[in-house]
Amino acid sequence: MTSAPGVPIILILYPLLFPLYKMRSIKLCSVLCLVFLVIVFPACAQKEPSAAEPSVAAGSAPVVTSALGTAAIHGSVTFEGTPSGEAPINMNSDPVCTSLNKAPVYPEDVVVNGKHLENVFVYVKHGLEQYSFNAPAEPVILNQDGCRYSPHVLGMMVNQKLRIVNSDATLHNVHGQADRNPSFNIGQPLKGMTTERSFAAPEVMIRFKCDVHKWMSAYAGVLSHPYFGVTGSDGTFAFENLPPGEYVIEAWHEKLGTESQTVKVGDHETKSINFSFKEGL
Ligand SMILES: [Cu+2]
Repeated sequence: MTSAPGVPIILILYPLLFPLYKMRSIKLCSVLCLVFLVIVFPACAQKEPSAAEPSVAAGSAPVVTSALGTAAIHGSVTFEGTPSGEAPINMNSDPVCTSLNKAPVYPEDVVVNGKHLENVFVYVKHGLEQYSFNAPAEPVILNQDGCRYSPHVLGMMVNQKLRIVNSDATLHNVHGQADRNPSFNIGQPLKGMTTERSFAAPEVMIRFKCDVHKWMSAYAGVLSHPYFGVTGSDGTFAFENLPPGEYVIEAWHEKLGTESQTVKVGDHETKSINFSFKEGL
């Protein structure tokens, strides 16, 4: 709240009302001052932009919390060839984990549904440098459930909270391995425990692993903007409300590497692109 513009006016008002005080009208003087503070002062105070409004500070990029434009980039990620079959995960080292998984559980490093490749982190790598964005207030959840991380790949914004949850009645430790942010290693021995972390620098990707259960791993892409996504079973992604411009779009996969494409898109225009990965890239 900005109060500076109102203070000098109060100092002026008091001398004007001083004669009333001299006339022993202390109550009237107080009432007039109260009316001034309630009605006049808010109008004098400088308006502060609401959280939903873009604002521009001198010498800085605009802070944008809502849609920027009308351009869009849609796409899909496919896998060429036949993925090599993987054996189910052996969880025998922890009876709690085996009891939580009656059916076989498979690794999530290469998940292909038809030709669609899942767990690919797709994001705008370049093209938004002139903008800055506020992080959402809602945390992103990384759950340890059935001795797996859920989700396996996630995206979040710089300074957004990551809430790490243990939903299992066994000890997990969360070992965050980062390069541009501080790494950490925390233990969560009890079901229901939560820990929150946030990251101040963009980083693609931060790896999480559990040192107790060596099959557990997850990845988080941390960006300074909200234009990112993780492919699901249909392998698709979509970036809406982009400003017109030229963008480098990168697709990251934990085992198959990265691919990128440059896309130019205008107002009210939607461009479609496709990424194709194959084993051994
Ligand atoms: Cu674990």
